[in-house]
Amino acid sequence: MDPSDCPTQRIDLRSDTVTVPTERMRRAMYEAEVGDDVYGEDPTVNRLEETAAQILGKEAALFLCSGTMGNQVAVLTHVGRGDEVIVEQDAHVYYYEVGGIAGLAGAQVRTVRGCRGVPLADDVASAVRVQNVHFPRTKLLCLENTHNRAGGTVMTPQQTADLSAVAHARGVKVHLDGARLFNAAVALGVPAARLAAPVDSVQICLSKGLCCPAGSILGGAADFIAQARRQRKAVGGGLRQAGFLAAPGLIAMTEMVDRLAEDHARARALAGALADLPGVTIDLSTVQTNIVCFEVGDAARWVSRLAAAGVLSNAMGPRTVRLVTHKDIDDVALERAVDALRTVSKAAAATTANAPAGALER
Ligand code: TLP
Repeated sequence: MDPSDCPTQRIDLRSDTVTVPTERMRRAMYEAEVGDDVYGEDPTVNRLEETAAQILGKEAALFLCSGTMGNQVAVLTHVGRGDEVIVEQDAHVYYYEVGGIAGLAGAQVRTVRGCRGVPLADDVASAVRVQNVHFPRTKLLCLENTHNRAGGTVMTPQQTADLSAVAHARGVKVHLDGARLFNAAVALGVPAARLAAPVDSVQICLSKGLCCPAGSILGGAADFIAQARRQRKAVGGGLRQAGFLAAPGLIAMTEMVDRLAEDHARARALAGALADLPGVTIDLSTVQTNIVCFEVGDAARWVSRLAAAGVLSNAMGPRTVRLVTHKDIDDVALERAVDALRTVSKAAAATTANAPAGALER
């Protein structure tokens, strides 16, 4: 889809989940060799899982329907009922996964604050419970790279290693939500395996910036993945001829990673334009990958005005708007998005100027 083909085409910056598969992916789906994956007989899924394990530097990997399923199956495999999971307070696994840690695993969450999505090692250390008959057992620390709600910020290999070391020294396992791990890898110029090396399990999404129509990967030790395969079945994620999805997934991991740098450059351009607009506050240092978060007076109103101007966005809070660049946003679409942002900024400034005192304080 090229938004420049049609002047009225909407520019969809809500998420990189809206990307559609490439021609090569569509052909690979058509031609995929398939079998029943619940019997372990889908050759394309087997190839995807072997390739993913290699790329992530883990013994084994498992193909799942979605990032949410990958994270929740990881939690289900690591923890038991009544155990405690430490998460950064805005982590996707806690914030956006329908209470799955409680509802599916029967575990409870202990949150720690993060700086750009990265918790402090000392805070993690103090959040781990000591042995006491009153306390739950701390079983898992969940990290996120890149961090969605922090604005697509990256966690370095050193930060990942330090936090994992704190957890491991206390007998706590570490799961990494790497829905956008390849964005972090490209931004930092390091292999994804290096970012995943310190953790016990890692989830990556194939269906975001990498354009696969669906699917995620969970990587870890062979015995962990064997247990996770059982949990995937329990939540209804045992698919049959899943090779039709694994085929584009292979292309996603092997051919679509390097181009993420283009999305990052466009996100920086978008952020630079936003920084000049009245009524917009943006911390440019958070724009490290393909997500741009900025503050305005009324996020919901900005989102609806942007939509009226042909640009789709998401409100992440009462004052925060999120834009996400991806493969289907080219330079022409970017320019149109910037024009729309300028228009909305002017309209918002006019509204604020005319509003009676206190009208925006709801
Ligand atoms: N994030 C989506 C929404 O759920 C908010 C988005 O548009 O960004 N981990 C992270 C860090 C994610 O950002 C997401 C999706 C997931 C997990 C879940 O992936 P899916 O949507 O495949 O279940």
